[in-house]
Amino acid sequence: MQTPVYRDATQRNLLQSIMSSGLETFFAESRATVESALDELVPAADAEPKRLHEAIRWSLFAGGKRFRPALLFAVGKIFNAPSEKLLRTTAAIEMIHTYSLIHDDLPSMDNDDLRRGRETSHKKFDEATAILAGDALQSLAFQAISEDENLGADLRLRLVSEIARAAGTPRGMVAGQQLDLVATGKKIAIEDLEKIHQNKTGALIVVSARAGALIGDATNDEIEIITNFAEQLGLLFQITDDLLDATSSTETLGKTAGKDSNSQKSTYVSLTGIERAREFASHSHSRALANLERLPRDTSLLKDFVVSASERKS
Ligand code: GRG
Repeated sequence: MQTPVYRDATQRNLLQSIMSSGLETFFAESRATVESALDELVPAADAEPKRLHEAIRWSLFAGGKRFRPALLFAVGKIFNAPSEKLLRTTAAIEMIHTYSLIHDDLPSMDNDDLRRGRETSHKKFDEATAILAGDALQSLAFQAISEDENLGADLRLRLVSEIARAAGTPRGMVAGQQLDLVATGKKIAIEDLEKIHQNKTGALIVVSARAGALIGDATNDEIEIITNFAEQLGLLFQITDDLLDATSSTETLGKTAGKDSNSQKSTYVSLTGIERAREFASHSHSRALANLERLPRDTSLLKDFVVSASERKS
């Protein structure tokens, strides 16, 4: 039997207020709502195997921005999707994102000690547990959607398929991570960097937006506009990440600042310099907004998303 992912009136009210608020409140409430769903969908810390579940919760509840769930909720809102239909998919995407961060920090990848303001999983626990925590989060994500009784079978299948593609390969997050590893220490063309970012970071952001549109029963034309919008938003998010790595502090970021240049990563900043990277960000910002102009719906919340992706500090 499916565990209900909102238990009481408080949770239901939270979901309703998400559907009628300004961006800051929207983010805060969306975060509270998805965290409540995550808490229900992930095994308790005292359930066996305890070490694994503690590790999953250590990374999942470490204070991430919950940008992708908020984007999914916001797009769903535009298409009048009932909030309970969006909930498990937002949680699933956050689980996949968290798995990717745990694995990205491993000694065999970025070898980082700090994530979301606390010790990385392999530092706090051990490498094997961190690998398993990431693996389990990925399985739990697909379980959450495939067992979501608020969605019809066809829609569940479509979401599972789209999210699997976005998280995997040949055009998805895992592919992007591999391309990124291969490009490290090399001077690559800006088009190749864009391809890395589209896969590594963009694909999950794009599928978050598309999932909101799919659950909201958007038309194919509307889904295409949302996809084009989210592609630019994803690029903007990543270029801003490159700029923050070069210009912000470890304390503000909650992860190691200056990591990209220290590990000879190809980034917009390393390939083009800070000023040019800002121009690329501004270009994506404008193109994201231009796409929204093509959608004859109230897109003011999504416009605020574009501004917040440009101006984020962490
Ligand atoms: C290991 C399969 C695998 C993939 C890793 C996402 C990723 C791919 C690596 C993370 C490396 C990185 C710093 C990418 C830049 C953009 C990005 C995804 C930042 C982290 O996402 P945020 O800012 O993080 O949404 P929070 O902690 O707020 O959720």
